[in-house]
Amino acid sequence: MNALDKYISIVPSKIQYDLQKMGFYAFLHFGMNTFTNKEWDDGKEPASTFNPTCLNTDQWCEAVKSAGMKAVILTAKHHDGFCLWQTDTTEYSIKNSPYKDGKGDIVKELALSCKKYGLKFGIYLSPWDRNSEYYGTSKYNDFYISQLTELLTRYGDIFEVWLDGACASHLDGKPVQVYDFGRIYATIRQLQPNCIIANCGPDVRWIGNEGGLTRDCEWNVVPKFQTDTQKIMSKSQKNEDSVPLLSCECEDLGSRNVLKDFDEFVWYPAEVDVSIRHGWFFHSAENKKLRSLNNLLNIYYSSVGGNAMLLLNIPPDQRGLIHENDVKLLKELGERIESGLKTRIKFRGVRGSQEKAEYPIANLLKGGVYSPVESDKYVIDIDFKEVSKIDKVMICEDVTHSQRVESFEIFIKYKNHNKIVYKGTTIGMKKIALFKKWTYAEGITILIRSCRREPFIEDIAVFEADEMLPKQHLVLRKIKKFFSKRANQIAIKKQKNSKV
Ligand code: FUL
Repeated sequence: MNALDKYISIVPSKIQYDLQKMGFYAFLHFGMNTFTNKEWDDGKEPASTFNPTCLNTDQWCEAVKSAGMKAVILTAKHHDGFCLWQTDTTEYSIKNSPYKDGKGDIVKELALSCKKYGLKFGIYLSPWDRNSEYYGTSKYNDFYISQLTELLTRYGDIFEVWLDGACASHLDGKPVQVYDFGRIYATIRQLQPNCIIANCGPDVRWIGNEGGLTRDCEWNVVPKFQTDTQKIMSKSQKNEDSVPLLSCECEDLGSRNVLKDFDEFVWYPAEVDVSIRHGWFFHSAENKKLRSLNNLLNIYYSSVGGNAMLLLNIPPDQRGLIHENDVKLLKELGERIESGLKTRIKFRGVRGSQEKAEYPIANLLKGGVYSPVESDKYVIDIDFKEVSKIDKVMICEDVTHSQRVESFEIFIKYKNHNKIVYKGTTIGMKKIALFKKWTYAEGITILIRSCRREPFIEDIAVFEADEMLPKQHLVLRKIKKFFSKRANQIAIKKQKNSKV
């Protein structure tokens, strides 16, 4: 099979597709750390320290919904090992805390609230456990599977299990536990066949940072990763030999230039996990240091609008409530996302969509901006019903035909001129192309310059300008610094050597 045909034969599973469509959901970090004011408690704090006084999971769901998120993932157990549900596996749990006289079950309470508010429910279950006596022994894997089984059988549908690769067992003088990821995956598939296995799992790839940065060019079709080690290897035991062939740090995971050296490919969309505050858990000292609304909007547009999913963390406080500052910010975020994407400009006509361009490309070139393009480029030409003030264009590929577009440009048409306003690379599930500033237009032309065979465009929307939109380029500058060309070079070198 020709290489291009091989790449476009890779498509999402049903659960990956549904998750990508959903796009935006919440992480809730709540547990012993909330009460010890730490990020990584050592698992030695007595269970009695855990004491939320007016916990209300309905309030959590209301805050989550107000931002437009569609699901939540709760830290059922973080690295300290403290369990938020009535587990039979350990005494280190809510049953030995003052909360509801030891009768409470926060996993259950939240699962019920999610149902009530129409949110999907997921769990985070840290493989690293600083409390368990079994940690570092072969018994630990059985212990972990029992915990997972309880969570997957007692609380209804679980849409995602988040496995965390973080591990610093040397801090406790313990060996690194070898997790049985094969068994973990099999248990999840068996007990909840529609559940996504994220982070150190086969369905969703960690974006590679916790700062909300997405690559400018996010690919879903990537060479087969060592999924289970993606985070552990690249962050915790860093040396060149242990870096998997391609890691989440790489700047480029799916261009033709990268794919050509590999033989096996998978559909592996990226999830961006980032906290609304500096920490993952609540710290009162951060009550006034939340991310700004503009920063969150930037993150939203570059992740959900950049072919990735956004998992935004909100940490409930010691009362067991989402703090009023976070509640306010989430509401504002929801309103701004909605208003920015509310008014779709009405089209008078769309021509050329998904056809070869035998087409008035000359129109496009009137301004002399470009030399003529070859005839196998694809052009989609849109006329608006009336002159409109616009600032962004959303383009969605029908990814059931894989991800195909490699580069595109957007031109606006105004008073017999065509002016380029956006140069983009990948599209994928959803690309929201933000212009540097708003502009008047009578229509737009989208020129697909490079594509893996023909494009399958599912939706195009042009939005009325939102003058409050933050400046996208601020984020992009940071992204360039973060993802690593060097990680790419090492990976390609290793791959080539492995073939010799
Ligand atoms: C990391 C953990 O160490 C943090 O505490 C947090 O849970 C984050 C989402 O993942 O690996």
